[in-house]
Amino acid sequence: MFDKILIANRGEIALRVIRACREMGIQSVAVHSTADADAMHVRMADESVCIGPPPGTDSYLSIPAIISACEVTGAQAIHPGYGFLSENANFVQIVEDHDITFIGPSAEHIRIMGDKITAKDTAKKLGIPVVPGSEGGVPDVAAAKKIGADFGYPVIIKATAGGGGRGMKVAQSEAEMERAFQTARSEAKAAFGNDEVYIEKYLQKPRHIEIQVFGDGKGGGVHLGERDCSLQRRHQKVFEEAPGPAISAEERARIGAICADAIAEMGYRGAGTIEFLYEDGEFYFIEMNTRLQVEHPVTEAIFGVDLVREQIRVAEGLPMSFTQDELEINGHAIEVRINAEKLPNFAPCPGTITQYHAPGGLGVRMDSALYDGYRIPPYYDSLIGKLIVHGRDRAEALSRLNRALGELIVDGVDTTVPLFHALLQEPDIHSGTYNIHWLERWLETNLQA
Ligand code: MV4
Repeated sequence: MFDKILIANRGEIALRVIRACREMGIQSVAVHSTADADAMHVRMADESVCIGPPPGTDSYLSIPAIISACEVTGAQAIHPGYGFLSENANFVQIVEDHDITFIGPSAEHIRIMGDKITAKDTAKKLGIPVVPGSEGGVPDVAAAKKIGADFGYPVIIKATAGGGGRGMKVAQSEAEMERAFQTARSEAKAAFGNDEVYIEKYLQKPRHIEIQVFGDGKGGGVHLGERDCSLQRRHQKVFEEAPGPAISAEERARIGAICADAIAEMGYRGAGTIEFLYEDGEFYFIEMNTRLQVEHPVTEAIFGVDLVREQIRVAEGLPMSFTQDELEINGHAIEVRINAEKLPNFAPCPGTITQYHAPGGLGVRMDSALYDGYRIPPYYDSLIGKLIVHGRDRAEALSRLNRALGELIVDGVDTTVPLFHALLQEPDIHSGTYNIHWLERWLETNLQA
């Protein structure tokens, strides 16, 4: 059993990990930049170490500073949270070279999934359904036009080193191919230093459905159903729910078993998310995330499982504390992301919190590192809280969301809360009939940026 874990992150996710450590009787070490000396994660941890100046590259992304903080505090393991170093295979390798345990998958699995062509190829070999498209990288426009003719337009050109929506271009016809291909290439080169691209059939109105998976690193694998994260703006999720309103129990069991078997076969360790586009009853793999995700609490709510506790257990070589047969969905959960952003343009809005009151009551969870008087630094992500509600069914979760949003007080900065009040007035939100384009279209007509 670990005695002490270092959390290489900040904000609500650092608190999330500290809470799991405390329940397990494990000491926690916070790291922080000089801008975060007064942050809640520093106050809540058992110990803290300052690791550098405000910019993330000089602190939360500084591998030497984080390794040093482990050495001086005697932490035996590092939990990376999400973002920052959580999917950096080189970091994992360095951590392990220092005889420190990385709480997450192997460097090799992170590397495989970081390269989107290798990821897709691996998924395909493991029996996961993928989007039809090129076999690997597409070298030139002639090859791209051949793919377009073979699969039919529209197609989408994606960067091998991309992910999360960066470096993608759609070609509606062969006439658009040359320009789309060259633009995708040069944007990929500029953004990732790698101009390799691949091509897929473009799905026009899919949902974003992701399957939560978990592996023990020893050939055991389970799935914890899906989350529907279709409500996004510029590839940023704003509202997530589980189970997905469009997914039947039969579909869940089928795609879930495929994913769990794949995780077992890989010998994958820890939490992962297999992302799909879902259209006309079919699942199409797009990417795998090898980390705990922001929206993991909706899965925790409906399964009654502590995913961070499980991550720590399997990192120690212990078995998961449940089997697939023991997992059962209970009700419906929704998360909304509270960002310090000013509508209608979602401009980051750092500043001082003059008043904070978290909602409570049955089925309400507020994960946030805010407190009265807290100053939100301008250097990091604008996520300042996640409100997660759980009800016996979707309608109850929605009415609980409305009630909890009404109790929440975040004064001093603009937030995304008004967006959620407005969305709760929409029939499509209540019926659950939305796809990946719904929110962008709604924002155009209702917020008029
Ligand atoms: C696609 C697609 C349509 N067809 N691939 C965007 C993020 C990246 N993870 C994959 N993305 C997409 N890939 C094919 N073959 C549409 C998107 C997409 C999207 C996906 C999920 C959630 C929101 C989205 C918004 C725009 C485009």
